Amino acid sequence: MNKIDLSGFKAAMGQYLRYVRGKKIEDASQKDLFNAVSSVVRMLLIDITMETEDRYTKADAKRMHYLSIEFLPGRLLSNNLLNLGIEKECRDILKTMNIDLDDLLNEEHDPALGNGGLGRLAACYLDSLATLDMPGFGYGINYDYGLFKQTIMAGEQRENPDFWPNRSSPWLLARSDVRCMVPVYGRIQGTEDREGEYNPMWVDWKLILGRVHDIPIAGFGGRTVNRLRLFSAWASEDFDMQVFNEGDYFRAVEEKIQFESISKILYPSDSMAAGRELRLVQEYFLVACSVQDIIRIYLKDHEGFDQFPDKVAIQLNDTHPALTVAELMRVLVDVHGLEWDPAWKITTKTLGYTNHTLLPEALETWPVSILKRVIPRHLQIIYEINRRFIELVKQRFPNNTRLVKSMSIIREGGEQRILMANLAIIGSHSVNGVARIHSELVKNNLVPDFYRLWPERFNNKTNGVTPRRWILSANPGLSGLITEAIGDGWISDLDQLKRLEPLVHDSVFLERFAQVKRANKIDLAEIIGETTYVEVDPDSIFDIHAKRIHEYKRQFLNVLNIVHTYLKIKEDKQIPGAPRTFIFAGKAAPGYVNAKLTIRLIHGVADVINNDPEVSPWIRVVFIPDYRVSLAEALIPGADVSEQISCAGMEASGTGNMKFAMNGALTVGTLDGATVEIAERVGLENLYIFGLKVDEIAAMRKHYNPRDYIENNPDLMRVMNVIRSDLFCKKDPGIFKRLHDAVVDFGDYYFNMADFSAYVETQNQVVTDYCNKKQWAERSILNTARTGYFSSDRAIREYADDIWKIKPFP
Ligand code: Z16
Repeated sequence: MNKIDLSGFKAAMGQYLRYVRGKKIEDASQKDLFNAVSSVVRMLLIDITMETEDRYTKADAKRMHYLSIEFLPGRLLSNNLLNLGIEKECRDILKTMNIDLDDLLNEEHDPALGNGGLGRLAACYLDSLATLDMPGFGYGINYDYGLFKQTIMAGEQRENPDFWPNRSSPWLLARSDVRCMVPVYGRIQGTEDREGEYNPMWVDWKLILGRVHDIPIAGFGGRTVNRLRLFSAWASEDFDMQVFNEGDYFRAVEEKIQFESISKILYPSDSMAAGRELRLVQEYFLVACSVQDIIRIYLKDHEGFDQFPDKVAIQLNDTHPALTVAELMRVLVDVHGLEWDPAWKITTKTLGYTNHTLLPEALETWPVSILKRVIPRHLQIIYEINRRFIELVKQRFPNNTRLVKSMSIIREGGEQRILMANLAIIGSHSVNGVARIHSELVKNNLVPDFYRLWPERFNNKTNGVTPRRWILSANPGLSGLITEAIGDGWISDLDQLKRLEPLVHDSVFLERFAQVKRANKIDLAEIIGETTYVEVDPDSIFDIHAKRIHEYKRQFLNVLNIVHTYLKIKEDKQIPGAPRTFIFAGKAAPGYVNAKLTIRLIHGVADVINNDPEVSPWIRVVFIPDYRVSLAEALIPGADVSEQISCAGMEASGTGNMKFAMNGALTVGTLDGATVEIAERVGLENLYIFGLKVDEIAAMRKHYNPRDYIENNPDLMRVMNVIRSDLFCKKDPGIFKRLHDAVVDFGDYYFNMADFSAYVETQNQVVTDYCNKKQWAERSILNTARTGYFSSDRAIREYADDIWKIKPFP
């Protein structure tokens, strides 16, 4: 670890407070102090950024650009201090000033520029790139409003705006010297040149300006600081060019407001394509700003585009930035005058595409009519890409109209639509899924014809998470214990956790490991008390289901088991073997009726159970509002049981599953996403796998009748009847009938009924096993010891070697 000189730390804080905030240190609020410490840390980061940049430039390094419509970096002060290796020293300095660092850490606003897994993955990847000293940079949008804040009123989700300090945050560096110009709207004018060749011209477009802010991304060890570059939209200053009268004047101002709304707000759904024009403009805005910036940087040190794919890699995080295919072609051909064929070679060699979902409702398609209005030149280019591609398909597979139809970028039949996944696949040299099972489904179910055409293009990169945030920072108790036992090499080489395995036979270590978990549960119990006003027992099993609320993730199945357990106590007088606390957290997309109803159901069930003196000594149910990165950091270290019970085949990977397992929770899960690989690595005896598998579900789907399962299982029948009754919604009779009917009358698309009995059995086994405290601790340690593979460092090394061809520059 490089040693960073902090002798000027105090003085720099004082100077900041005095000359930036105009305050004496004794008058500073906690927020002022947070800003002061952060701005001093930021100075250190900037020094290292410049040094890093010199290193990359000198080596003429190939750079990777990670384009993502979402980034969820989480709070940065604690992370930066730890990654720079100055946390302890800084804490001590502050102590001499009577300032408690932990109080300051809590002042930081959680930047919520993402919905969940996809954006958080992007943030973990940036952490690993910097830690591995690799030139990898994030490109995203600087939204004014991040994901909504969730509050609960009478058991219902309310959404409140989350304005984050997106101009004034100490972590944002305004780059007023860099500006992007993005043309939009207008029309195509065809002209013929002297040889009579058709020359399309994009005319009458309007200009959006992209303003740039950078967030420095510090790698662990303090050697490398990369950056996350965020764009915000601004109307061009000469937007008022043609004002002839008052009406025009107001129209011009309205237009300005419209343009500036492009980066106003993050779309709050993680599983439903938004389909609104504003969202398309956001995607295009991100792509156009990024491509311009990437080319500008490349041309600083290179001439022509021959070397472009050797110096530049671009990764498309899902299809949201898939317009990069058309934009890169447009810039190469229209702006820099390349011929189509070399431009196409460059484009496909540069781009890689990561798929994150198979859910049909999440796959993006855009009406041709919208593209025609917003980006007419790109539409033309997409048509040309498609025309050439279909030629190729016809050559390879003559007389096969089915193939042409399935692989065309344009879907005919009714309103013509652009299929963004097809565009991304055709324009990239690599297509990857995010867990082994998911990548197999991408090849064999989602786009089998593309796989047949280009098998070499398809690959898997199982997701990973950064151990810096998810162990070192979130779980200091566990980190300290691990470091005492095996040294601190694990922080940047997580496979070293393997060396904990023999310690399962060390009774002192076992005891201390259990103590760490217990201390984390006490902390969590306090948070639960403050946020839900429910008192929970740290000695009960903490069973946590924290993720977005979605039918495919089956929070409903969890509730069914809770209601079943409740009825066993109430009606059958059967007492469980150990007390349990069922903990839920997660946001529902604002327009997702059944997800929001599920939140109400959890609260309704919680109300009845927690207030029943016969039941509440055994089970309690809490819903912690406003799930976000900082809450996850508090929840995960306190979990005994991790719920990963999605309907098999639906969760692309999951990343919470990895974080829980690393922190010693035992998984109750289906064979879905990366849980399959977690099971393989920790061993079947150290988690609880249950339920239908992907191929079983595929085979059953045609004939599946959920009623058969209800009629043949009196326990399930009883549970479903109670859900339909008004026991959990006395004040709003009938509201849960819709959830009941979704499974009974509308086919139970996610197989809750079919998996119910296996889930109940598994949960009962968990309670039995937990009573053997020593054995539970051993299995918990093995979860930590055997999940080193799920470090994002491993994932990034694979991306770097197989797709990006980038190297470390230490
Ligand atoms: C998202 O978070 C994910 C997929 C997607 O298409 C859109 C969003 Cl916003 C998630 C997957 O659901 C999850 O399984 C996966 O672990 C995560 O992306 C990262 O790959």
